[in-house]
Amino acid sequence: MGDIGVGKSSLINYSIEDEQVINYSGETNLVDITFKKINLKDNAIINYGMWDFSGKQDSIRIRTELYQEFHSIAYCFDLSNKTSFQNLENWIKEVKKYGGEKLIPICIGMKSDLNKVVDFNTVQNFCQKNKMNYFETSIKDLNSVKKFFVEFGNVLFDYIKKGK
Ligand SMILES: Nc1nc2c(ncn2[C@@H]2O[C@H](COP(=O)(O)OP(=O)(O)O)[C@@H](O)[C@H]2O)c(=O)[nH]1
Ligand SMILES: [Mg+2]
Repeated sequence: MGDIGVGKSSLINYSIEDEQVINYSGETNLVDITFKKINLKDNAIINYGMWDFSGKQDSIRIRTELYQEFHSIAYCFDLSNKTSFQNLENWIKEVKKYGGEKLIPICIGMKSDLNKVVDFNTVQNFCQKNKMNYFETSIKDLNSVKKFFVEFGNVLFDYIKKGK
């Protein structure tokens, strides 16, 4: 979830191409689904099924029907765009309203290569309040993307081990 242009599709598309930096600038359909396998700790493998929603209002109906099916939800903002961070409150409200509060929430600060205008402490407080793990990514930095997919996988893996 997150405003249009924060970099959601780029992160997912980058992961398809794996080692390459790809220059993604397409419009997202109502929803695009992508799979990606990643090796985690303890010889575990996670097979991500990623649902990339267009930020447009007309995808609300599909999103809300699908919330029941997901394990986790990523709230995404652009570190160089304050409004995109402030709007996360609205995305959270929408998810709650339609029954997605059981999903494991994470928060991703995107475009970490750009000039960051969102205050780190504010982000930390926000994540603490909403019980979200926080990640930063940039599609200009392969390591940040790899690190994200492994660490996020480990977070999910721990939840599953605990029986959530
Ligand atoms: N500098 C920089 N630009 C990015 C990054 N990720 C995405 N972009 C650019 O931001 C624009 C919007 O990206 P997109 O993935 O379509 O956003 P979405 O609407 O959230 O899916 C595109 O022009 C991307 O090339 C990043 O990590 N760093
Ligand atoms: Mg998109």
